Order: sequence, then structure tokens, then C-alpha cells
Amino acid sequence: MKLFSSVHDVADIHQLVASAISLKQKPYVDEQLGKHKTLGLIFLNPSLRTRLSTQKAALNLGMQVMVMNLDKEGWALETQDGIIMNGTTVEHIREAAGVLGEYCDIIGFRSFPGLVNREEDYSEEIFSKFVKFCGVPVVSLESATRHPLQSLADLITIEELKKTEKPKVVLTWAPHVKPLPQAVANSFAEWMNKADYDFVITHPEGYNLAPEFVGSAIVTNNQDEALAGADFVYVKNWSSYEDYGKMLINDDSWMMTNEKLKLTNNAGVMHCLPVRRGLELSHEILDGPNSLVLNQANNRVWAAQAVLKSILERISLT
Ligand code: SN0
Repeated sequence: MKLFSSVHDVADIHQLVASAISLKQKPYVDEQLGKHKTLGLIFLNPSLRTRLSTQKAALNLGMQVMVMNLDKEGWALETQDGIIMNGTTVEHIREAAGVLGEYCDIIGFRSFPGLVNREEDYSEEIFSKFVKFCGVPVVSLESATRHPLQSLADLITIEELKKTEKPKVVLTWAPHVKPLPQAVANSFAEWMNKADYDFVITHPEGYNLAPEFVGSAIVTNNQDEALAGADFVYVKNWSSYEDYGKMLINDDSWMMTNEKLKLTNNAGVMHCLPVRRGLELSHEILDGPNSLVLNQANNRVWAAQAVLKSILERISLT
């Protein structure tokens, strides 16, 4: 692998999950693989789990890691092509990415969507430019439309805990106070479709995800109906794709509670974090036995390590 930006970059997701689970059992077997190789982790937005789990994964592989919060510590970045830079932006992504490529063997890059212009966000313009101009393998640390390391960790979590071959997995919309990206939901959906589970998406009207991410999933606006018999419930807020970037309603009744859990098959409840307690997800679920949020966070390390390992193996061949 030389690019990890979506499920489509992975030849065999089950092999990648198996690699992650094996690394979880023996984290240091490849500690020579990354020797004298540098990973750059570049953030244009905040991070806790992605930054530290990917850093830990790289250290387990013997890599050196450099982290930069480019939005706060770097020069104001220009991403538009062909403009005269006589305003507030100081450095163009063409040079910035090129420079980072000179210093790093692999780069992780995070850039959230603007949630203003749908075409711009869904063309993944900033992420694609970064990949093009840095010239080295890139791992997405969440781009405008996807968060693949999170989805891989989610798949690992389900594969570890599922009791049936094809569990029922429900992605449910949750309330929030501000418009959030569709990235986590999109990405989870495309990985679940690839995993070929019994996959259902439920959300209020107006919150349809882009068709290319919904794929073959069953979609319903009736949350109770969706939750019936679920083995895993994935909770996430997202803003509207259709009325792009907007919060259309904020119906508190969509929050997962223990009462709703009774409809499920004693489901494991998942969330990528950070989570707003008492708004997106109830305290009782987060503090109760069904919460899998820390399992997911733990699996972020092995997801990142499996991806970095696959890229390092390719680099060492060339
Ligand atoms: C991000 C998102 O894409 O939804 C990152 C999730 C991994 N989440 C947020 O930005 C949460 C912000 C908030 O105010 O709760």
C-alpha cells in the first residue's frame, strides 16, 4: 500500500484486520522495519486519539515521528491554485507539502471539510493536493469525506467481539449542537458495506448520506425499527449532505439510552470520540457495560500499525 485514504486503497480488508490483531498480540515483532524511517503527522485540525495512537503505532515499528499542528504552528496555508498571494496566506500547499516530503518517508495528514461548498469538499481537493505535492506515501488522518483509520479500528472491534458471522450493525444519527462533517459516518458505511454485514443506517429526514457511501445499506428514518435486534450500534452526528453542512433539526429523542438498548440484541455501543455526554450519547451507556468506546480507541493503535507496516513493507521493496 502507498496511499491509505479510503477502503478502496485496501486490497483485502480481512487480511488487514488479521494483521492488526496479530500486531495487538505481538506489538514489537516489526521493530526493525521502521528503523531510520520518519513519519510526519500533520494536522490542520485538533486531534487526540489519531495523533497519539498513530504516533504509538509508529514507535512500535521503530520509526521516528515528527508531529506538527500546521494550522497553529505553521505559516497560513494557501490551497487555491493560480492566485496572487497578496492577502493573509503566506505559504502555498505546493511548497509546504513538497518540503514535508523532503523530510518524511510517510506522512499522515488531517484536513476537515469546510462544510460550505459540497463539490469542493467531496472532490477532496486539499487532501489530493497534499498527496500529489508531497510525493511520499500518505495516510489519511481524516479528510473532508472519510476517516479510514477510525473505520479500520471499528471493523477490528466488531470482528473481535461479534458472535455471529454476519452481525446486525446499525449506524444511528445523534443530536449535536453544531454541524459536524459526514466523514466518520461515510467512512464507517463504506467499510461496513465492504465487510458485508447486515448493515442499517438510521437518521431523521434530510440527513441522507451521499449515495456512494450508503451503497447497499438499508436506510430508515425510524430509529426504533432500525435498532431491533442490533448486535452493534454506532452512534454519530453528522450535518446534512443534501442541504449541505446544515443542522436541520435537533431532536433530542435521537440520543441512545438504556431504554432504547432494550430493543437491541444487547448491542455493543460504539462512538469514535470525542463524544458530548448527555447530548450525543447518554452517561448511562458510556459508563455502562455495553460501551465499546475504549475498545475502539485501543484498536486505533493496531489499525495504524497495520497500515504503516504495509506501507513500510512496500517502501523497503523499492
Ligand atoms: C470530528 C468529526 O468528524 O465529527 C472528529 C471525529 C473523530 N468531531 C468533531 O469535530 C467534534 C467537535 C465537537 O464540538 O463535538
